[in-house]
Amino acid sequence: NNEVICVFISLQVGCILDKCESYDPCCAFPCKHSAICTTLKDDYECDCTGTGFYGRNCEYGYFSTYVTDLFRPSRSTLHHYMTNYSLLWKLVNNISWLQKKLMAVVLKIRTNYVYEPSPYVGMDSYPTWDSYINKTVYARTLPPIPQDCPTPMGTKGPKTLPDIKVLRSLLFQRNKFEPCPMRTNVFFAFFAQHFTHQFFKTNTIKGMPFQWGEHSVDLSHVYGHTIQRQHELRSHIDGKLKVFETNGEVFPPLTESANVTMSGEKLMRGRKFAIGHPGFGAFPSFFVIATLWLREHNRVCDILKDLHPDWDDERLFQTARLILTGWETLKIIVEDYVQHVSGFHFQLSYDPEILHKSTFSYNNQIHAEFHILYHWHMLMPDFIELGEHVYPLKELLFNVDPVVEIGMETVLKQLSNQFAGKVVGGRNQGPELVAVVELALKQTRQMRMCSFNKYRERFGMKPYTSFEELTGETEVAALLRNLYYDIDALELFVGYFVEHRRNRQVLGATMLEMGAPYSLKDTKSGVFGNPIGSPAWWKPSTFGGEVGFNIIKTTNLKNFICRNVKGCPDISFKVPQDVPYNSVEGKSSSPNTGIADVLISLTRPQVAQKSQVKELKREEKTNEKSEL
Ligand code: HEM
Ligand SMILES: *[C@@H]1O[C@H](CO)[C@@H](O)[C@H](O)[C@H]1NC(C)=O
Ligand SMILES: *[C@@H]1O[C@H](CO)[C@@H](O)[C@H](O)[C@H]1NC(C)=O
Ligand SMILES: *[C@@H]1O[C@H](CO)[C@@H](O)[C@H](O)[C@H]1NC(C)=O
Ligand SMILES: CC(=O)N[C@H]1CO[C@H](CO)[C@@H](O)[C@@H]1O
Repeated sequence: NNEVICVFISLQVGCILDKCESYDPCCAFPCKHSAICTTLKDDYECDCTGTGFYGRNCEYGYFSTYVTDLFRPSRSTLHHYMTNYSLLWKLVNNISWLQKKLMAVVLKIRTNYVYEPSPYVGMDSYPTWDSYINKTVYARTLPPIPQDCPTPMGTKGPKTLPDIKVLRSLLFQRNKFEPCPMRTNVFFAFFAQHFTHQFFKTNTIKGMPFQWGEHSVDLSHVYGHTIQRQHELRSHIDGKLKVFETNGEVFPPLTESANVTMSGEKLMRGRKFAIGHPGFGAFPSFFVIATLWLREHNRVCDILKDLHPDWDDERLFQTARLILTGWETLKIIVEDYVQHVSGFHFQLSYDPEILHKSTFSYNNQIHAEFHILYHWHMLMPDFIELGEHVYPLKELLFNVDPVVEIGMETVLKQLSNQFAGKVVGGRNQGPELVAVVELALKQTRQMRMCSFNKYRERFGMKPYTSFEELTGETEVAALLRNLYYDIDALELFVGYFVEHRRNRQVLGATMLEMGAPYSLKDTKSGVFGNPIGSPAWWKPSTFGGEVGFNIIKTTNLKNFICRNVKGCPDISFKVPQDVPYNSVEGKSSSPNTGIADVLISLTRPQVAQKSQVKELKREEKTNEKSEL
């Protein structure tokens, strides 16, 4: 009988009979079309429910599946239409009902792939009630690769996965800065980092899959993640937040006036600011965007107070928070941010009403695969131009004073005129940040995430058949073949970032086709999955009445910045067309510190490499001396 099983398994995976050991048949992923594989005593079973296919391995399609497929345009066809024919789209964008109809279609296509609530949470390979209610863990889209398989990726690829340090230096490390061909600017990079850290909050003590966020766009990075922190940051007058004023500008309060802990406080140079997210003192990126949201909050409070003189501090605060979350964050994210990333000529819109007639779940979970996807550190250049200086990144670590001294108007203009890096294609992550790659790869492996191709299949894309097809070139493809042998064994994190950039887009096809459903439904949390967009919430009274609703309704990135920054600088997520690429890279020759290493050791006291922190402090001292 054992021999029969052995033959059966060997047939499944094509292993050589005399070397055949018995292992979980699900290791070979015998079920097609992302059907669920369950191990039985001497066998396995595929659950084809909802796939549109049937048969032992869900290999046969129902007639209706083929017919639907016939009429469903492929991803590349859709992409072609959305990013070509700009004149036609201008017309469509101008016809309100048509634009709305199409937006509903876009959402339907995009959100179909992410299930909320996800049956899989953390390291679970099957659904449980305990995990469903456990918010301290990231959800996931595909269950982990079974344990004790012939290879780490199942049955394909090498017996041990490539060394993380080798992957880092061969595939990720930047030699020469490559600007984003879609003219993405550094302001976008700052905005992305600030925005995503409100819901990507890995628990650094317990590690993956634990996290400390609320699985949603909740602006906890502005208001604090605990009620105590929130109250420390509030002035308790007219709903407003505490501020620090200097040079005629408003900034977040100093830690002397808002008693909250900020991580890395001992390393901070210059003034210490108190911000909702405890990690946001680390870099000016957080500080610049935090300043914008703080100013907007207090501005909205003034408007509300004017409309409702009878409202107390609490109601003004709470309503302003909903306005900033519901309208403004979500609207800017869909209409400016996702619009830029998508490269579509079709104008996306944040209009929750279009979903109110359909069955749409407002439940939300952050998926670990989305967390891994969003490691866009390639966006960051090696130097940032602020005022008269070109700062190497390390000089801005825990140093936000330059922003205060130079002033927001100049800073925003400069950030908007500087090119961010190209995200995909590989080998464009600066030496200061490349250490994060190691962390992310460790996390992917610890979560036993399925291969890149499995995820492509799960999100309705054809698996790649060669490394060349994936990268669109031969050099990186050859490296990958040496490391992984088989395209089906390629790790998710690596696949995301070595894939070739799609024509007219910032990202690769897979990152966009997976990122869109995650962000619209799930994480950004669920821009559309946010409770604020649900039928009982989405009405003027939630936002202080019709007048308040309408004032806010017109928000976009441009006017959001205009009304909060002196001089009304014209800022978008792209470098303006008339600004040529002017490389500031290589303008300073001081050695790198590996600031990501410093931060990682800081947030993980249990693995702290104290030497690096000391090194940084020593450098800081010599810098001070040389300035004297
Ligand atoms: C100066 C710029 C940046 C520095 C120094 C930096 C550094 C780091 C470090 C050290 C980590 C690991 C944190 C930990 O778990 O200990 C991390 C995580 C992460 N970074 Fe960045 N990063 C930068 C810019 C960006 C940008 C532009 C993005 C764009 C979206 C980004 C997205 C993320 C995400 C999503 C994580 C995972 C967060 C988590 O697990 O909680 N980072 N970064
Ligand atoms: C949009 O339509 C309005 C009239 O409804 C027209 O004035 C405007 O020029 C149109 N814009 C474009 C870009 O077609
Ligand atoms: C959530 O799950 C983790 C791991 O299974 C467990 O340690 C933790 O106690 C759970 N939390 C709650 C609130 O049940
Ligand atoms: C700040 O808060 C901590 C605890 O959160 C408390 O021990 C300390 O006394 C507070 N300091 C001031 C000045 O209020
Ligand atoms: C006119 C134009 O922009 N055509 C583009 C349409 O899209 C294809 C790829 O899908 C491009 O190759 C064309 O240049």
